[in-house]
Formats: sequence, C-alpha cells, structure tokens
Amino acid sequence: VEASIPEPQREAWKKFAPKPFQTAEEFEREAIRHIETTLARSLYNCDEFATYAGTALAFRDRLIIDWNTTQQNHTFKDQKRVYYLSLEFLMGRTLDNAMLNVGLKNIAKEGLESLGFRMEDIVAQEHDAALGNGGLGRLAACFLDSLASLNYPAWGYGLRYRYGIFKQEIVDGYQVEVPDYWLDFNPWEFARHDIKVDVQFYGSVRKYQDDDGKSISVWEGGEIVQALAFDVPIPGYQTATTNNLRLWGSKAASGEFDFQKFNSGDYESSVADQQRAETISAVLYPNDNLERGKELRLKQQYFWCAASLYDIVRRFKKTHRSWTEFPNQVAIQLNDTHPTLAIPELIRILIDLEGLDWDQAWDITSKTFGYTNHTVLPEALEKWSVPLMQHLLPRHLQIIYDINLQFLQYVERTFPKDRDMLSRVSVIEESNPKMVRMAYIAVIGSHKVNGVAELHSDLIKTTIFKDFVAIFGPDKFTNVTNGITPRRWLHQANPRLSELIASKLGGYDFLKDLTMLHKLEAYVDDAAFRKEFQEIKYANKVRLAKLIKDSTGVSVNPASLFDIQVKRIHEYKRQQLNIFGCIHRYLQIKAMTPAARKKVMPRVHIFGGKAAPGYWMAKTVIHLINQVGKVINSDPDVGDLMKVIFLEDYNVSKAELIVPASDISEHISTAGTEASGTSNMKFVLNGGLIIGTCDGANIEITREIGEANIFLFGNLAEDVEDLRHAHLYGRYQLDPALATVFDAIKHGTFGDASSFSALVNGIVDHGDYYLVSDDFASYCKTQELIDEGYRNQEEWVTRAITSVARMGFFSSDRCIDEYAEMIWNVEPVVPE
Ligand code: 4GP
Repeated sequence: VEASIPEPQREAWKKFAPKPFQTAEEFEREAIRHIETTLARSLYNCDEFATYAGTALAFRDRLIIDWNTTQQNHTFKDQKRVYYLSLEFLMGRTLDNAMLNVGLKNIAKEGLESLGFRMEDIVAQEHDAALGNGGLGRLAACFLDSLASLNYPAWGYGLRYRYGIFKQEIVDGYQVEVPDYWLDFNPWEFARHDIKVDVQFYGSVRKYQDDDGKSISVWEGGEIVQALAFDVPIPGYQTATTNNLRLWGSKAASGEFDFQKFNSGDYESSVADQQRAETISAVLYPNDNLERGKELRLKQQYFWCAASLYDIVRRFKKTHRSWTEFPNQVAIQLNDTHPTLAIPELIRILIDLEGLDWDQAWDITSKTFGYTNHTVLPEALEKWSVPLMQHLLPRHLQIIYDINLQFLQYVERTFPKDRDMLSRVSVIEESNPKMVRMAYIAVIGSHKVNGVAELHSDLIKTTIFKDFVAIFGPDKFTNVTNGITPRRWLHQANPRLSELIASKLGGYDFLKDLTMLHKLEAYVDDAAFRKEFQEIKYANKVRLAKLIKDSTGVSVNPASLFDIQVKRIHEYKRQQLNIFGCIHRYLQIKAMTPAARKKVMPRVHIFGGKAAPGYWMAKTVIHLINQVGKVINSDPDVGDLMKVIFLEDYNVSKAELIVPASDISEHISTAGTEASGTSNMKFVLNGGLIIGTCDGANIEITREIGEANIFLFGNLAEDVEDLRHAHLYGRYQLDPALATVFDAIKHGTFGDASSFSALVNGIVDHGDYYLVSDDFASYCKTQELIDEGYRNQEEWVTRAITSVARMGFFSSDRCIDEYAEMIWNVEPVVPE
C-alpha cells in the first residue's frame, strides 16, 4: 500500500508528520498554542476553562495520532472487527481518562502547575458526555474502554444527541428537568465532513420480476435524511490502540434548505424540513427500563442502524471478499433490542442492493449478529405498531414478515402438536393494532443471546424466551456477567486507594489484570495497611461531605456511617423501601429516651438519581425523600444521629466522587427484577460493603467475596410470583412497622399527605407489586445488623479489605474477553 504513494511525497510527509508531546515543556507549548490560536485567548484572559480546553486539545492531538495509526494498522491486518451498536454511551468526562490511558497525567500536572493551575480544578471544568440513561449506557462506555485496552479491533456506533440526559434540579423538593446542551465546546469529536450517508424513510415498495423471473423489490419515494459522522477517539490503557466511536448526527439531505421552496416564497417550510431532519438526532429519550413507542424514537433507531450498516458494509466491500465471508470479518453486537432493525436492514442490503437470495442473506445475517438482553421488565420490552412500521419502513416490514414466515414454518414442522406455540413465538403480536415484537426478531436473527448476570441469564431462558430455548436449543443462550472498568472506577475515582494497592502489589499492573487484587488478602492483618485504608475512606467521605454541603447546604459528619443509594429512580429498584426504612428509624429515635439515643449509630442516608420525566410514581418518591430530609435534618431531637440527603443531578462525574465514600450502599431491587446492576461492583471495589437482595450480580458478588462480607435480605426470585398472588387475594398482612410508617405519612409528618397517597395505596390496596411490605421486616433487621457491624470497626475493615481483594472477577476486561471468545470469535491486534 505504501508503494502506491511516490517516494518524495512519502518522505515529505514523514518529515513533517506531527510528533506527540513527551515532556511537561512540550505539553505546555501545545496547550498554550491551542489557547492562543484555537481559542483566541491570551495570558491575560486564560481562566480555568480555557486551560481545560487547551489541555484537552493538546491531548486530543495526541490521541488522534494514535487513532490514525491504529486504524491503518487494523486495515492492514484485516482481521475480524467488532461493532458495538448502542443507542447510549454514558461516557462522563474524558480528559482525566485520556491522560491516564496515554500515561502522561504527571507530565500534564507538572505543566499545569507551572502555568499556575491545579489539575483537579482543570479536570472539573469538563461537561459530562451524558448520552445515556443509566446502567445500559454506562456498560457500553466501560466496554469501549476495555475493548481498546485489550487491543480488540472494535468500533462503537451510536447517535450524536444534541441534548443528552436532562439535568436534574430539585426545586421545593420536586424534580425539575433542564435541557443538557453539551456541545458548546466538545474537543473530543471530529466531524467527518467526508462521511455522509443518505437514509430513506416512508415511501413505498414496488415489486416486479426481472428477466430471469426473480422477484425484485424496490423501495421508492419518501424522504431522505443525511447522516453525518462524528468520530470520538477511544484510547486504551497503556497501549497505542485507539479505537473509534462513531456517532451519527442528522441533517436535511440537501444540506441546506429546499431552494425551490425558498425561491417560490415558501421560506418557512423549507427551513421546517431541515429542522425536522435535524430533530432525529436532537435528543436522547430519557427512559431507563421503559419503552414508550414514539415515532421519533423509531426514526432514531432506523437512522442509526441504516447509517452504521452502510458504513460497515462499505468497509467490508473494500476488501473484495465474497459475501459468505462477511460473518468471518464482521461481528455486530446489539446492545438491547434498540438496534434490532439492523437485522432486516442487512437483509435488505444483501437482497435488494447486492442481489443475494433469501437463504444466503439469512445465513450471513444470522451468523453476524449477537444480542444482549438487559431487562425482563415487561414495560421495557420493545414493541412497535405494525401500521407505524408500515408507514415509516415499508420494505423492512415486508422483510420482518418474511423472517416470521420462515421461522413459523420451521416451528410448525418441529412442534406440529403445539398449536399455541405459533402465536406465542410469532414476531407479530395479534393485538389491536398488531405489534412487532423486537426482542423476538433479535433472538431469531442472532447466533447468540446473552443475559448480563447468571440469575438474569437463567431467568430469560425460563420466562420471556422460554419457547425459543425449546426451538433453538439451550446453546444459543448464554451469560456474560457485567463488569466495570477499573481504570475509571478505581484508579480515577479513588487515586489514593489505587496508589495504596499499587504500593503492595508492586505497581499498577492490577489495573490491567484485576484478578491480581487477590494478593491484597495477605495484608488484611497488616496494621499500617489497615490504617491507611481507613484513612482513605475517611478522606473520601470528607470530600463527599463537602459536595453535600455545597449542593444542599446541609452539614454532615464524616464520622457517621454513610449509607448510599444512587441509581435511576424506579419502583423496581425500591428507593421507596429505603426511605420508608429511614422514616422507621426516625420514628424509633423520636420515641427514645436521651440515654437510649446515645447508643444510636449516626448515619447519613444519601440518595441520588433521576426519574424519567413522565414517570409520576418515581417523581413522588423523589419528593418524599426530600420532604423527609427537610423534617429530619432540622429536627433538634435527631441532630447528627441521622441526616437524609438527596443529591441533585446524579451523573457519571458525581458517581466518581460518591462511590468511594460509602460505608454501605443499597442494591435492594425486588428479587428477579434487576438484571445485573453495576454500581454494586463499583462500591465494593472501593471498599464499601453492600446491603442487597438476592438479585442480579449481587449473587455473584456474594459468591466471590463470601457471605460474611455482604448483607443480604429479603425474599428470593423463585417466591415472587406466589407472594404477588397472595397480595392479590388478600392473603397477607401489612408489616406492622411499615403500617406505623404509613400512619406518620398520613398524619402529615412530611407535609401534605395526599401527595404520597398513591405511593402508599399502591402497597396497601393495589397488590404491592414490588413486595415492599414483604421485605420490610428483613430489611430493617438487616439495617440493625449493619449498625452493629459498623460499631466493630476492626471487623468492618477486615470485611472491606477482603471484599476488595476478591473483586477481580468484575472487571469489564473479563467481560470483553468472554464476548470475544464465546460470541464474536475475534482476536486482538497487537499495535505496531
Ligand atoms: C440495565 C439493567 O437494569 C441493569 O441491571 C444492568 O446492570 C444494565 O442494564 C447493564 O446491563 N438495563 C437498562 C435498560 O438500563 O434500559 O434495560
């Protein structure tokens, strides 16, 4: 390939190719150059933000050199690539991670100091890239970090939302949503003006027979929207591999506006067309574990799938291979059902555009895709109305019917006696209107389907996909337990703990192989180590106490037990159980004599998380937490014995401050509802213990760290159905302590009782679907055990250190290796 460029040109290029900076001085020169020339600032108006910008641009230059080399190398090596399709990438901040991965953080620190700035202040200037809701989006971000760190040739594909997840403000105790316009200054993306894809919507399908009698389908008419590529470099840790995250932005196809309309005086509607096109990538849908079936959402999904597949296919075609080799060169992972349209889209490309027949196209497609399921909650399972799909994507609906027909014929042949089976597994639900079941297409069109923790992977096989296990056999279904990147969630979030570990393990290799942590067990009884471990936890609590003071005005004592529940607000995650527990505790304290109060373990109960804007019950829970906080935090009977804090606008960068500061964190979903959870892993890795139900990855965490080191409580997944039944038929008794809590709410202790009546009635009168009452007694009992446990600090520290040492399994590096081997069949490419 090199030889195709004349020697003198190559020489000139090499002579002037940019050289990455290496020293603090070179870094300063680059940063100042950017501050002066890219930002048009000077010595006299260079504030922290400009310094952040200059630093980020200097690092971006470096990343992009590695990015170019990596992409060339991957092209030359021509190995199989992975494409991770996700509608959400919850990246958080980038600079700190870029500095760490490139290995020049100390150099930058030195350079910044000589310019008169502190690293912490500069890093804090960055706006989070919040293109995701919660666990699913953050998992995608951890996976990108691991893919690059392990040198896998991989690309992420997503949407470049102009507005990420909304910012949450708490006004008078209520959540208020504020738009998150994050693109004012985003140094981490490159607009690829040369990469544009036309994406078609609406129109109709014309069928005809060609000269050989073959049936041809042509999708005609409708409208075209253009997809523009924005590339985000993803550096691996301590490797030159820098992968790509390609995010698509939408634009009207004509680029500008319709000049014909403009010239004929219809200026407004020509602008409106353009705005309509740009709306497609305008905003992230703010729902976690919930689907709402909005037309614009379906447009987003197709827009992104079509652009990504066009890109993937174009890259494959450059290698001039035969189509049968496609699955040997390309693995596409569907992050939940959101990208399921990629399946009919690939079939459409292969049949309508490339002229393959159905069997060939189907064989290639089903060998290419893998599908990850992230939830069994019925309200989160995607279904699209047939009329909507007919209108928006007429050709895809035909292909979906064809997939269904072939599939049902196979099922009928295999299970001739089970007539109900056909309607149960049909891709089309015979409702009014008829609905397309996206998860079924994803299962049928993929070669592997995985859940995200053992219990969850078992549950999908016995519930939502039970029939499909009978049809395809159990081998199609597998498990990859989630993980987290230790670079961000240990080293960046908790630099002192990382340093302490490194001092005992002989360096930072554990950040690349987290199983090395097991060597820490040798230090469990080492007095100096224990002391330092405790001091670090305390310092992290002081850091969080400052954030709490700054954002809520409430002073909390860092010597109290910090009890934290931060995650999306959802009934199944049961923040209501936690806040009812707080009220119960408060009522107990109020009833105590002053002498008895002296024996209470002081606690700070910290909550954080966003509610979907349309999720009224979740918003009620936020309101209750704030009202309870208002009463308790100003009650002189209570003082420091108890504080209840709601931290507004929980996001990735706040999580990095919050996670290292927990003594106990809460992962208390109704058994069988939380697919995995990943913050549970983050908290334990940072030396906090957890209280949890036997759900999701809590079970595997228990197996790894030992039952003595976790506070488990509550009913088991296998009992949930019977318990729900008992509620519906009145065969249960409301927990008496919970009844007392409800009385306090009803008497207006926390403000207008009617605000909370739906929350209370849902439990008392409407079946208590999430079994709050059933688990309340064991929850409170376990909280008492935690108080006792925390009193014995020596034992507590032993448990915490032992747990950290046993968390090696939960690195996202392990996940990625499992996906690579079991699902993708890809090998790493060693950088040149
Ligand atoms: C989440 C699950 O709720 C969570 O348990 C899991 O850890 C995470 O995916 C990553 O696998 N699911 C969603 C969703 O966020 O919208 O389905």
